[in-house]
Amino acid sequence: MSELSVFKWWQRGVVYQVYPWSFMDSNGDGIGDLQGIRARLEYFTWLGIDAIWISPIFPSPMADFGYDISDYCNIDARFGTLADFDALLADAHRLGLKLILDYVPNHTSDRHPWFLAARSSRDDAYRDYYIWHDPAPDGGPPNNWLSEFGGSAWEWEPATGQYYYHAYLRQQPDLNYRNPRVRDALLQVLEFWLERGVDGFRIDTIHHLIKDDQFRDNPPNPDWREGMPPHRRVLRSYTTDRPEVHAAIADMRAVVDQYPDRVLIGEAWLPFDRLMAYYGSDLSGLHLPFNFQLINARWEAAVIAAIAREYEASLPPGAWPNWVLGNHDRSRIASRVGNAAARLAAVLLLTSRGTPTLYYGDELGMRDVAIAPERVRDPWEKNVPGLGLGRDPERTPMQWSPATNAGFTRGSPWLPLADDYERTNVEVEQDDPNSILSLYRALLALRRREPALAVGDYRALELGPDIYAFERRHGDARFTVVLNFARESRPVSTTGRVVLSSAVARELPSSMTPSSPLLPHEGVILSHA
Ligand code: TEU
Ligand code: CA
Repeated sequence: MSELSVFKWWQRGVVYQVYPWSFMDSNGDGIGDLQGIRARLEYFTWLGIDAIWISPIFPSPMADFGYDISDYCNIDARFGTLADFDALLADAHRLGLKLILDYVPNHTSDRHPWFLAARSSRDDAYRDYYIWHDPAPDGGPPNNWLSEFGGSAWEWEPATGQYYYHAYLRQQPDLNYRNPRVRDALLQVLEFWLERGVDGFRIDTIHHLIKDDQFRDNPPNPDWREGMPPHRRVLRSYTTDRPEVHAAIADMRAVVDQYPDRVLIGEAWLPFDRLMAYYGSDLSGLHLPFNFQLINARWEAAVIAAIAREYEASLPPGAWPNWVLGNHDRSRIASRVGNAAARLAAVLLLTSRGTPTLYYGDELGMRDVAIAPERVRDPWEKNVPGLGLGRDPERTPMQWSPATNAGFTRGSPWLPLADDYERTNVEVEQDDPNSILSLYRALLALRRREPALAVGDYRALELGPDIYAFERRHGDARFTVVLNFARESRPVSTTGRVVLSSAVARELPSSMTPSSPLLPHEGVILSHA
């Protein structure tokens, strides 16, 4: 055990993402809230996760569902109060759970007092908190930068005769992080929550934080095609992943490091060759730059094996890996790969080397829910309809029980429930040893019991077509994980004692022999103790 203490909780542990709008509603307004999360804390300990990350809960006009913040140091009334937050944090800590908050330094709401002041006059003391620019000679936007949510990223402000830049909605003006006053104000936000006792932050869209100070046009994207999101028409060369971002992250890390045992996670949608720099020089940056490759990957053994190979090869010395299977911005895993393969994905997520992040409801096999046009809430879908970009389908209420509204609310839910909630829910699945929930729980328990599966060394194995296999080793303990990505059975020539199978109602052979077949979509964990 003692050598395990060299690993931090965020290396050994498993993170669970809570989307607060949809987790649990305590007061019947149809929107999840902090009291609701607090009432469900024992679910996390029962399941066996270590930390919860809660998407933004701060005061917000909710143009982008909390990613448009009007006060960084308070709680939105929809979710509760600071006192509710303190109570939630205290209860979580009592149960041994860590709590991670979302941190959104790239932009504020257009209702934030800083922006209200900044837009009031060119001479206002807050003007330079945001990114303003004179029009192009023809009066149009200063350059070709595009908003991720459609249209130009520049919004005209007639009152002061300049444009302001917004990488997302026009209700989300980008902060000017090059301004030291902005930087200091945002670092104070970290301190505010650290002093309250939070265990870390997930930094929103960190690769956007700094933009080119010469405002150069982005180059056209040669791969853009009709049907792709319109903002992808240009490459984001001058608007994301600028070299100065790393100093900004190091400043954040320095604040976090003044408190023991906190974690800094960052969201940057970048390929591995660019992502690795986010660990910072001498690991002075993010502890965990999110690895989103599984979200985009084609579901094939060779593809996943190649991702793992490339990832392991590109990690800087001492850098800790991590894996993400889903989040509030992307189609759910069960909808991407199907229900059967989602079970295999659970084994993959929880046995790969690195910290797993699990998206709420994926452990139940929740699927994307089709949203009727009149119920669409996501601004991206409203701005750019018809391309399937909307994120409401993966944000629907957590399914707790077969009761009305899946036990999520006694009111009317802000987004519709899935049709299958009477079958797919915590209460029903808890009692079913063959449910995906039982599989997740068994995997989490095994991972906790066997350090090799959490922090052990990793070595890829070649066991044949459609099979991704690897070994995990720690001390004397050695496990082989064998994952069959095929829709058919596959013989696998390996041996070992089977300690877990993802297949439904699988009679566990006590051991595998050379050429034992794996069932379709089956993943097994073999022990070689
Ligand atoms: O997302 C940042 C991001 O990179 C998005 O553009 C993402 O690619 C898109 O949602 C499609 O997947 C973060 C948050 O996760 C997202 O919910 C917010 O809308 C966005 O930042 C703005 O804060
Ligand atoms: Ca509520």
